[in-house]
Amino acid sequence: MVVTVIIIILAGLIFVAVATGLRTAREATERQFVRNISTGVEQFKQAFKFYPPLVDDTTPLDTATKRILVQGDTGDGGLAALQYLQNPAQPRFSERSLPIFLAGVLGQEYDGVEGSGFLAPQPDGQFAKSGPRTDPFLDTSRDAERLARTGGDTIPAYRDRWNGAIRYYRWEPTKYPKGHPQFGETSSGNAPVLFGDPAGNAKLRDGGFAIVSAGRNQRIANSPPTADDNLDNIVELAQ
Ligand SMILES: [Ca+2]
Ligand SMILES: [Ca+2]
Repeated sequence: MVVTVIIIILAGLIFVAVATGLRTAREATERQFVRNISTGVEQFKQAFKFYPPLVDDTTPLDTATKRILVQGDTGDGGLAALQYLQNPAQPRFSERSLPIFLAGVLGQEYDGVEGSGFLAPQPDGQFAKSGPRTDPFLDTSRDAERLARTGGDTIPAYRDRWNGAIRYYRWEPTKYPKGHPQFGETSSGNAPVLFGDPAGNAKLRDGGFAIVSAGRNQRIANSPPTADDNLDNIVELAQ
């Protein structure tokens, strides 16, 4: 009897240890994937001298003119798009940008290359009509569920292991206005709130992007990182 009880207790302890170990390993794999996407964004910046723009996830494409639609669209030479990235009231993330700009998932009529790959991207979110071809910055060819559509999606998203779309956040620092005691310095106030207080974090003040998996609970709240929904988020800030 005593032996049976001990065996049951031991079995329970082993089960918990194995389950915890598996969860830790899965989260490490996930963190690595999020980091790989972040590295892809840095490689894009090195190659083209700007970060991939934020695509409008609701209406990503103008199918009549074959244009890619960027948040705060750029009919005015980019000022509205910049103001969008400086405005804390905007959500400032996209789930479709990186499949378009890191993998080139769009067809030839949009990015110049049928299937994966693309011609030179431009800061306004369009692609060159000719010139050298770029291959995807991130190879997901052996892992098809990592870059996949769900439901009625026209454009796939990078997906975490819980099948959630991984978000690409972008923001632009602003300067303190004339008359402010810190005039000329970078304002610390406008990184998205879910990344925490920029005051003590140079990456938040000066960096301009983050890659985010919603984690196991598949929720991201527009609240500080200590909010319940955000505790399990997997976040990679710009280097
Ligand atoms: Ca393509
Ligand atoms: Ca979460």
